[in-house]
Amino acid sequence: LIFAAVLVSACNSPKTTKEMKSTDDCPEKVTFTPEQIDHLGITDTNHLSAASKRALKWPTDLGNEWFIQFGPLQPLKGDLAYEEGVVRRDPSAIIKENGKYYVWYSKSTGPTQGFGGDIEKDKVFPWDRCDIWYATSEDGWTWKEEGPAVTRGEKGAYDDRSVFTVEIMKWEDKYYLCYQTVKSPYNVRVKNQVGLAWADSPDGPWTKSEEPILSPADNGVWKGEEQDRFAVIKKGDFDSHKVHDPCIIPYKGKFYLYYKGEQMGEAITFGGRQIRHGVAIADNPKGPYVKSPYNPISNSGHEICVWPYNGGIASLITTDGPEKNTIQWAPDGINFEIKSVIPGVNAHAIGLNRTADVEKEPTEILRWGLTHIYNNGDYQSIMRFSSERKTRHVAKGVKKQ
Ligand code: AAL
Repeated sequence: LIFAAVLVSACNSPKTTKEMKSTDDCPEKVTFTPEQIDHLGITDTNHLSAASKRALKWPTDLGNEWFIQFGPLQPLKGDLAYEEGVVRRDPSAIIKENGKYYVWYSKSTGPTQGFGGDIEKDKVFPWDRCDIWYATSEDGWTWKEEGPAVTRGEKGAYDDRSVFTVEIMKWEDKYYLCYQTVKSPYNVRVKNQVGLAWADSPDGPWTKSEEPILSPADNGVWKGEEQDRFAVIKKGDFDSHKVHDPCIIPYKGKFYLYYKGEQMGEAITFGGRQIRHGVAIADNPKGPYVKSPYNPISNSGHEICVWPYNGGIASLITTDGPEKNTIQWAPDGINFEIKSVIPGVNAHAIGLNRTADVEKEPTEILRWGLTHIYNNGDYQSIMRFSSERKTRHVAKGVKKQ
């Protein structure tokens, strides 16, 4: 059958008077092939439910190649095993240098007091009062903590309160760490920025950028003086409060800095928290990074988890928003479409394995990597995740084909 010849419209197909009444009207033209009707198991094309009309818009060339499930998280050994009294969280991607895997992460010590007390003295979040540390491993399971890589700035600097949630990029034999920064006092309205450090070796020494490389949009307006992040006169852009979870990908001769935005006056919507993603693009790794006019590029997600695939950029969208628990792909790094909707993701703040053969299949990079768990409200530790493709749902004892 030739595709064009079998296109049918639900409105144009013959209907009885009774059917016309029950379908009411047909404001939009729906086209489909007999193969689609069979695949979707639609009973009667004269009576398309809203769900069937949506299903008929799904891409017909999309199979299960992006569909995966995550396995149970597993603890690490050596220095990155859980340690009471210590926060290790938000691991960077893993790279392999000098025959070893390297990872960078946020590290702090002691319990979290929150925002109720003296914020000049207290620790307001587990990621407050952090420095960036790194560790190495032969096998990705047993890790040796090597020491601090990037520490907080002098009092008065833009990064004097905390440096955390780091990502690594290697480009032309140089290493770049991008990370979140907060300047004291860390109150609930404090703006969060992004800093950068570079080195000739993964072991440092690291040189920090004098100024942040990314800042929140400045077009939101707080209402009143009280420390209330929900009280606004104007919310401003999706990233008017915080720019978070930076990750730089060399792409098409430029540097794409993907990040999470938090908006002043954040609301809970039908999809949960208003968390969005944006991208800022530079000609050089050190910037300047210019925010894309297409931002936001995702209306869902939380920590950034992006990788190159087939000439485009793939993105795992977790936790927040109506498109949470999806994997998306953009042929141009900007216009993302859903490629799979996966079971609830247990691996948050993923550190991807950048040594993976990313072109082998769309989700090859997610076979294993690092993540973190909340051992309790005060302390977090880095864990290992794994995932596998799922192409059949079979009962126990039935041979998978
Ligand atoms: C994470 C990330 C950022 C936030 C905090 C630590 O999930 O989105 O890193 O600042 O929580």
